[in-house]
Amino acid sequence: MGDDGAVGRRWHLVAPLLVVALPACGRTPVAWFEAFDAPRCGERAEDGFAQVVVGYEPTAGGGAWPLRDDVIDPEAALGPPDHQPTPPLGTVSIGDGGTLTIGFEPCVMATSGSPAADLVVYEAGFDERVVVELRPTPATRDQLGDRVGRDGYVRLSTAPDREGAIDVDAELGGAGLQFDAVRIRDVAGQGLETVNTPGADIDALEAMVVANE
Ligand SMILES: [Ca+2]
Ligand SMILES: [Ca+2]
Repeated sequence: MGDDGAVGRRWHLVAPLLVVALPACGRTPVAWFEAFDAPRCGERAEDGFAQVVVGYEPTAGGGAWPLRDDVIDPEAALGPPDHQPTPPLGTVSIGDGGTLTIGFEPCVMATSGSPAADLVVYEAGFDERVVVELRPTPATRDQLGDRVGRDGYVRLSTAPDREGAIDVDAELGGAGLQFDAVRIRDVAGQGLETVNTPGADIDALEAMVVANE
């Protein structure tokens, strides 16, 4: 009880100093309050699904690329799964050996530190093998050291299971690792040969835990 009074007195001393100090820091009060207005990641169910396209390179592996106009929009992999068997399919075909990179901006995915899945890749149609690469935030990059490739991504040796789920921390260790983007790379030369939609057909990507960076 007595401590509360002390905190209150201290706050009265500090508050006028903040009013003077904030403009001096070069941040306007508006910017300061906007920081408090930032989205609180993980509050809404849709926060866990990829929100932005970082890259789409269906020809990255030099193999066949999609010929259908309606399966080459990488935004089809954003948001919750919405695949349906007739057009619009709601999926993007990533090409034989091709890549799709999507992110969670403004949120980041975080590992749970438990044996639960951390990431789910929603693939439609016939199962095709993919390799998953994660882009760590600066703090996590320092933590992972040599595991991070020259391109800034960590390549997982764990493949998604039959449900598309990956337990990321089972491979990388530690809870609270943070990643802001995921690259899905089709394994070239496998899977059913589908002339119009080569490579994995990605519907959505879900992080089970998202956080503010
Ligand atoms: Ca986990
Ligand atoms: Ca979709």
